[in-house]
Amino acid sequence: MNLKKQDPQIAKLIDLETERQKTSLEMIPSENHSSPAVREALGSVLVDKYTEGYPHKRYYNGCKYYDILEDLCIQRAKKLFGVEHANVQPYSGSPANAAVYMATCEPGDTIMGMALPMGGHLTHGWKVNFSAKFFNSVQYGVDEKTHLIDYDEIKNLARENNPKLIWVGATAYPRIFDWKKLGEIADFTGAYLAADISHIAGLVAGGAHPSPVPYVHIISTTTHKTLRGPRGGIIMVTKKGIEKDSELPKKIDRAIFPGLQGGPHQNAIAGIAVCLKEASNPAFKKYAMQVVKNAKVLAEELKKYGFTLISGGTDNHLLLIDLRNKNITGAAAADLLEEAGITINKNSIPYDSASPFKPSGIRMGTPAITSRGMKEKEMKKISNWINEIILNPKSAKKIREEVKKLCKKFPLP
Ligand code: DSN
Repeated sequence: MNLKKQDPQIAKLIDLETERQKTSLEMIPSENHSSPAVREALGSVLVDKYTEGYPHKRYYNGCKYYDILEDLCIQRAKKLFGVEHANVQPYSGSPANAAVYMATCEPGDTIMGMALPMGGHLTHGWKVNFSAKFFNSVQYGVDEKTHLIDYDEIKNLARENNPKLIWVGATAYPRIFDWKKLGEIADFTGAYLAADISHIAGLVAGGAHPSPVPYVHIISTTTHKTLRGPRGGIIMVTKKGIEKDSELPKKIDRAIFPGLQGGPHQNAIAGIAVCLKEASNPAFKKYAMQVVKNAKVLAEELKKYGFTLISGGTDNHLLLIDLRNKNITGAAAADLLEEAGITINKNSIPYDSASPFKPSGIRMGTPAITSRGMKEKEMKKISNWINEIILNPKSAKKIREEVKKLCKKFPLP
């Protein structure tokens, strides 16, 4: 009510976006629909306060409730993921990863990560990012034929280059990570092993993807993807991490504050605490399993329509599709699908010869539509629409109406 009176322009934009979300299928795999409880925490008075420092060691007065809140959030993260240490202050994934570098490396050290066009993340050492500018980045990819991570390649590169830090994690890898193998590689070379589970944190929490905890030293994650919280980040240190370096928790905390950030966003920390509580409910396990089931059905159906799936399918929440046999670019396909109210994103595929602005692929996922309660039956319908739209762009308008009808049956959380 206040916003409408005070700033109708902004209120109107929020209304429009609410309507867009209500009537569209959000299928960008890094997105989700947070709960009203998460959003309530995010929009609370907690947004007003500076709390630089850590619980019980603050640089500002008036922090007594924030100490309890941040402690609670930390405890929930530790319990949910089974780790020894958690820092819940990172503003998001990139600052979290920057802190991991700061805690484990000196500028100029060698690091390893999966190349962005192969499905990795910018902060894992991609050339335009700070992680390649300040560190000597060695990048690995996926096998050209199978599109699977080639663990031998990682092993060989690690032996040759002796990295200080190895990243594992991806933004467009539809398969499960073999944490054990990766742990063995890191142990052999003496590198810190960091799992960036941003995309799959909710699947790990819900038991739908193996946990990296026994095998890696550090885990970083965003909190707004499959974990379904507010935008934010967490860095965790495992028992194995502390065994390798007992100072690691302190180094991580110092890297976040005062190394990289100032005052933490306590409204976000409250939202993260709420989402961690939600993720520890049995219902979340079901959700995580359904996300994967839905993605698998979507993959199988699209394959029946002649779509080429990178790696041949999916084990997680996302699909990466090579559109070269469909005679359409990823950008054109994403725009067409948006006309019908199906929001996905254009994406490079491994070994793509096309530009990142007009890549050969699209990426889609099921976290948000599963949060609305959609299941296998709806996935079949959606894959049928996707096929129809790509075959006959003119059908987008008609399908838009059908998408609206489906969305009406599955309200936003
Ligand atoms: N932007 C995220 C994604 O879409 O995967 C990665 O940070």
